[in-house]
Amino acid sequence: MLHGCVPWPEELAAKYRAEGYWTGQSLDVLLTEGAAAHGDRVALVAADGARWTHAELDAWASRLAAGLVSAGLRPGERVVVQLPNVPEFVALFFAFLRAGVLPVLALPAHRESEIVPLCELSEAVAYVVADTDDAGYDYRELARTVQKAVPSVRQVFVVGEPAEFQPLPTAAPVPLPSPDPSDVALFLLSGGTTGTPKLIPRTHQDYLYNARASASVSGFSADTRYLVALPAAHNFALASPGLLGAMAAGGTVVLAPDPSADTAFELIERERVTVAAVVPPVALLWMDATEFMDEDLSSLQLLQVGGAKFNAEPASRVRSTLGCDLQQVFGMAEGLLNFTRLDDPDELKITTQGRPLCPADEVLVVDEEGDPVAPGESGELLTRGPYTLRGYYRAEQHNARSFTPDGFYRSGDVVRALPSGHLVVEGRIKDQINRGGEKIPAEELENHLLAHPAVHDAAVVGMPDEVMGERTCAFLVVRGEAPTLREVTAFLRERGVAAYKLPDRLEVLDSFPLTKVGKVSKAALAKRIAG
Ligand code: AMP
Ligand code: DBH
Repeated sequence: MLHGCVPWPEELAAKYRAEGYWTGQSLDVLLTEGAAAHGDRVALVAADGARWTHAELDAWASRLAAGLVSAGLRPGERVVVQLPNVPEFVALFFAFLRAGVLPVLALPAHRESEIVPLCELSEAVAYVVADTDDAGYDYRELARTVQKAVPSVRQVFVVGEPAEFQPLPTAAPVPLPSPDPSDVALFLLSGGTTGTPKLIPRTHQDYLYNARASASVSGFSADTRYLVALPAAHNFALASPGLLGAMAAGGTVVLAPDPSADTAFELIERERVTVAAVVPPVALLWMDATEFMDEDLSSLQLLQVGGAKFNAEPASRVRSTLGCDLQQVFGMAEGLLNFTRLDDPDELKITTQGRPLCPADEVLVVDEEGDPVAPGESGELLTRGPYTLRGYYRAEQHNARSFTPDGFYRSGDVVRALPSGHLVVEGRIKDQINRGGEKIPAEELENHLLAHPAVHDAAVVGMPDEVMGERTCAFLVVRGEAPTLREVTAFLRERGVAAYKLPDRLEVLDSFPLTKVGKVSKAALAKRIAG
């Protein structure tokens, strides 16, 4: 296994193989098997209506894989990929698998302060971007900054106008060796809690199980037409079941450039979309939009909602507004996925965040001492299983805190388990804000704020919000004159912080409330801002 990754202990690995969760195949079979079984069915539809069959996508991926090899990329090398929901993302994803090159999947919203540390940590040899986004942001400018800052980044590939960089490389397909299924296939990003990014290694066989089993539990079939409304690089839209699950089932993937009701409803109507996955604020937006938009959404059978808590009240309105079934998904890029089942009673679909995907998922709910709570009580969710990581990449110290000695991942989520095994997410103990599904590590934002000359101390907490679930409040203790929110956000943008991480509100205090041991009491600050 790649140096810097933590393998599963052999005893568990043998169990996961014996029980059939790990099949010894590489993730790429999702495309090769599809191409062999139903090559002429449509696999991929772009927003502009361009479409590729499974066979065409397979051929495209082979040409790109050969191109990557001829561009000098070697198996095991890492490449940071930051693309919007364009067809190139899908073809390139499989090309990386074939070439054995490991994509590190960044989100389009990330900026210098995220991408530079990612390239450093992964020692990326290349960086893939689009030319610009719809708002005119130029990723090539970001690429220039990244290349200057990180010498390991030898090459930049651009989808669109390459400027001084290279277009995506293609070449006549060449035979390539199959990867070891127990090896890392890709890296996902964690929402994180600390000041530095954390990379999640996902192996071929664990991610293959992840996509196939999710597809099965969500009822995906060859008739599934899945709308990618969230960023394709996010674990939810990628493999829970996401675009990989749709491909695994022989279905069709439809790419939406953004999750707005305008864009999504038009695509749902045009492509007769059957299933979409969204975060709660988008679900609220879509439900409201049905009142004044008149696209035909009758093809939509299932709306998956996850990434942040979807409250029971809006959850109970999905069927009456959008005319489809609701599936709650409580997942994490680290692994464990929970789904409400399609045949669950409405009560469970509306009031719970689902139950674990796999019979071999081990879930513990523990108190502050790490002891299991009484059944039905709430506590921290710990988990291990055949598709849950055993350690972040090159993060030994952090791993010692994030995992128990038995290899359980400490999720930082506070849950309550029902007798049926369904989990209700009740809160969080990790130092993170969940802003409508987008995760903001408090410490990271605090470090940026502390760099401001007028900031003496900073503490970032979530404040309740009807639509987003939470928004971000930055408490500051200042030197001299207090900066305004505008000044602070301009300062953070200048440092290359992604827009979703910018604080929504600023509160200046003379000093921070402290806990009994003298730490800043975020609980007291959160209470203060909740009013
Ligand atoms: P990440 O580690 O960045 O992949 O984010 C995963 C985290 O998102 C989980 O640990 C939860 O804190 C949160 N999350 C995901 N889905 C849900 C959900 N359905 N309800 C509540 N929180 C969720
Ligand atoms: O929030 C998440 O990270 C998430 C939510 C739903 C996720 O990774 C997933 C499903 O796979």
